[in-house]
Amino acid sequence: SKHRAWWKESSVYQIWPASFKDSNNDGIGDIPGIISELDYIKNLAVDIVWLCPSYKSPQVDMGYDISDYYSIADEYGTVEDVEKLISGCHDRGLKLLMDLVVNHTSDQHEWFKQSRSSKDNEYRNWYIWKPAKYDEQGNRQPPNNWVSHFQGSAWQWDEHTQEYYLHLFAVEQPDLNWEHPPVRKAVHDIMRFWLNKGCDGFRMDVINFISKDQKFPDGPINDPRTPWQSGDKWYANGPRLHEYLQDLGKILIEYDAFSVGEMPFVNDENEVLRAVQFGRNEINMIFNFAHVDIDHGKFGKFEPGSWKLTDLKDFFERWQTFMYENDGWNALYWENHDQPRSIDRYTNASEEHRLVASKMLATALALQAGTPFVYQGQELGSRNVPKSWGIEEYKDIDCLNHWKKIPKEDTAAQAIAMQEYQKKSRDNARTPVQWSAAENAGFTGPGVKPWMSVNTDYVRINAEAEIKDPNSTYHYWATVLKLRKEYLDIFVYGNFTLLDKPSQKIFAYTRQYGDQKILVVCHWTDKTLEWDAASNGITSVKQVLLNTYEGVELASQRFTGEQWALRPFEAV
Ligand code: TEU
Ligand code: CA
Repeated sequence: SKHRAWWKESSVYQIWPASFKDSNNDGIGDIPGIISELDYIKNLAVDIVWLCPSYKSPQVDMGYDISDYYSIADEYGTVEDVEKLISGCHDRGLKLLMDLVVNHTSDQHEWFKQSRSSKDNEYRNWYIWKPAKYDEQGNRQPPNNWVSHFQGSAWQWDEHTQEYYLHLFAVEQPDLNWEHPPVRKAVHDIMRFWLNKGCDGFRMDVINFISKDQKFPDGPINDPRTPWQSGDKWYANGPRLHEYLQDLGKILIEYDAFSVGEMPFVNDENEVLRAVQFGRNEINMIFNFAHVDIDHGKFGKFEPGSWKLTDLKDFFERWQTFMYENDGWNALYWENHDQPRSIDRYTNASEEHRLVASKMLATALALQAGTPFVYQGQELGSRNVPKSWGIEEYKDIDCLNHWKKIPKEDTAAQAIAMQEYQKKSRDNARTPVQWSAAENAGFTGPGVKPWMSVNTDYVRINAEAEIKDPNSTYHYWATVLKLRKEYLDIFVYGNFTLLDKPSQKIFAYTRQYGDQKILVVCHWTDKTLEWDAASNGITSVKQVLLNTYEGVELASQRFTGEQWALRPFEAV
């Protein structure tokens, strides 16, 4: 990558406030709880903290349904607490990102209350209202066939004003009408408000959905079993997206702010580059989805799916290459609040191999070119929820709406769904952070019932134990992130070349800058393996910088000959 920038050199730690740390024993994580653990975050060697939505919200979708952008949810704290969090970060040389959720609001936002009150209210145009269509039998139908991301039609009928409104997510999350200039102005004002408070930038929720094709055409029929089809063709990266992003970009540049946009359904390289190419001044980087959708079924994520290591490698190779060649930039992530735990999604590691497998995943990801993101608990090698969990433990609207659609008598479908939830539900990432082996994993006080059950493995997997153990996943992440900075030219600005492309067991790549080259070899199986280094062009290794099993001195004696003996999930 040609251009240097502080946001390329940084790494990010993501916080899900409800489950991070509870300071006042009400069972819900809060901002004072985050402030009390800033040293824990700093010691992970990250540079930036991303705070998931903490604004006032009815919490239908865990804060992604905002009812007031200028105040903080009571359960999390106050605006003053956020100011303290910002200064606590800045005191430690950390930056703070906030979540900007502006494709939609809560239906409890004052704008929407006004908008739905009458057709001639001045806020009517702030949302997307359409008259009904009628089928041949004269039955009322939504304006088009778009499906909501949380099941069912994306249109909700409003009795009072006799029109439908669009909600790409929950019924309680009406989409804003970005065609209407006052909406855009309101978003700009929100950004400036938080930037003026010292916030250092934004993670932008589904930012590529904000411009919809104004003809609102039907989506192509992909799933013949239902009338509701994905309309992403008509609202993902829509006609005016870049105009809107240029406007946001002007504000971001003014404050030298960080920006990462969430962009589902975008696979076209040129379209991605229009958003992130250096000098276009839209956003710094995007979250793409191909690697996290890898285990989804044909008709959605809660259907069984399968994948091969080469699928993952192809994805990385493609994005690494086109970004490098075109002066774009990648956001690197395995996990976030919408995804299951990486160790359970990307490896078959048993508990015996949890430690090495989690370190291997850290190595594979964070030494690529891009800005690495670590999601709370990932630094501990956290796992998915227990297989024994029943449906009553799950809290996420995405999963529960899916469950409601399964007929009560279809026990076979229920059994499959339960298996898939344990593999892919967003709840896997949302259990409380495991701070210690004390009751409630130290997340909240003894005797308190946390808002969501703590994963039963906290006695083994917790921060207190990992901080004490220099061999832990936590310290390994810090080592990787420091190494990335130590060899900044190579790891941040160097090129990427995939080695041993056809292997289903090895993910190996080199990074090169000038005549300096670093090789990264990740062994993806739970067996031992002889890897033919020589036939992949590795004739000599000058120095071993990192190993998931032992100190680099011992390791350097092992990686010498033509064949390398790799242990389960070993990375070097
Ligand atoms: O997610 C957008 C998104 O498209 C998915 O990752 C979504 O979670 C998935 O389709 C559900 O199966 C963002 C946020 O990250 C997510 O937490 C919010 O629920 C969503 O937008 C709505 O704001
Ligand atoms: Ca609390």
